[in-house]
Amino acid sequence: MYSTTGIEASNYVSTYNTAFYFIAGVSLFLLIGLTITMLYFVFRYNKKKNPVATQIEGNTFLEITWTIIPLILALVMFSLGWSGWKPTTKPPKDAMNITVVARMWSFLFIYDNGKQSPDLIVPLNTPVKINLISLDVIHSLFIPDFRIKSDIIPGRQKFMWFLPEMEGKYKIFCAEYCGLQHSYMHSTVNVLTQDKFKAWYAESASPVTVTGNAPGAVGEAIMRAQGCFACHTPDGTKLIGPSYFNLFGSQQTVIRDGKEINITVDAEYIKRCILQPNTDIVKGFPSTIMQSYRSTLSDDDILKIIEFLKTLNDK
Ligand code: HEC
Ligand SMILES: [Cu+2]
Repeated sequence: MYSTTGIEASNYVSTYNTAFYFIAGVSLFLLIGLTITMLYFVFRYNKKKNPVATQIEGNTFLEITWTIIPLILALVMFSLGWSGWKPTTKPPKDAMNITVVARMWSFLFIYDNGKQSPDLIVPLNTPVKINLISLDVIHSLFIPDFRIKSDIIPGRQKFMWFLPEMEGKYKIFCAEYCGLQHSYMHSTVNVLTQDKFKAWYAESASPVTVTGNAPGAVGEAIMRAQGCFACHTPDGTKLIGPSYFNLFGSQQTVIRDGKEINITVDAEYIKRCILQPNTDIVKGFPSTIMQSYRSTLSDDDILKIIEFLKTLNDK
């Protein structure tokens, strides 16, 4: 399903590959050359064959040669690297803007028309500029097939851009160790033809694919897209945060302003947990881990989530 490496999926692939193969080639040549020379010297100048060592002092020709040749090789490496890197800093003016919101442990891509998607959907042959936002720790957006990677640093304005040049699906990884579920923090780029992209973009702004029409299905799909299940389970298992099992309507001890208080879990409490997660901290759980979903969830989304949570009570 996924495209393999070795194809030119983005505008960076050919320059990147040239630099990579040049450096790898030079390294391999030197490794083999040095090893052969070393073995030859061991054989040729061992004590039996060459009992009296010769003192050699200075050789201007050699000195100059082994300064100039490596210098040239290093400068070629630099210039190949530079010409591959330079375009990454200059996004075309007509690039399409997408914002990625990275958090422990999911990516969410947000489009100018408000559409959100856990996968990055982009049109073929259109430059895409991605604004990189992290809500918690340092993450890194890495698309190996596009030969591009950038750290996402909380509180810092950063972007990456690329030109997708081949239809298909490519993997996205988080490439900066960001905690317990870091290895599950991956996603997909889906490069569509212009027409297919336009159709996808115009579809209702709902980011989520809902399966079935059981009560709560929409809420569950929203939570899946937002990555809530990275920290919460529906079945009573404790992960980073409390489980949703039998949550709605239960009594909880929370810490508010440093004081323990008892609350009943109702719709208002859940909404507050999602929008201002650090107001009430559930006793026994860490604070400041869960970040606000203010920028990605509407009131209506939250109602759908609550509907889903209600279905998790055993009756
Ligand atoms: C990075 C981990 C993480 C993610 C992702 C996360 N949460 Fe949380 N959540 C926590 C932690 C930790 C707590 C407990 C501390 C606190 O109350 O802030 C918590 C508490 C809660 C509570 C209160 C639970 C109780 O027992 O009172 C609710 C409700 C909640 N989260 C809903 C959500 C929803 C909905 C999402 C997705 C939109 C979400 N969380 C995503 C970590 C996370
Ligand atoms: Cu990460």
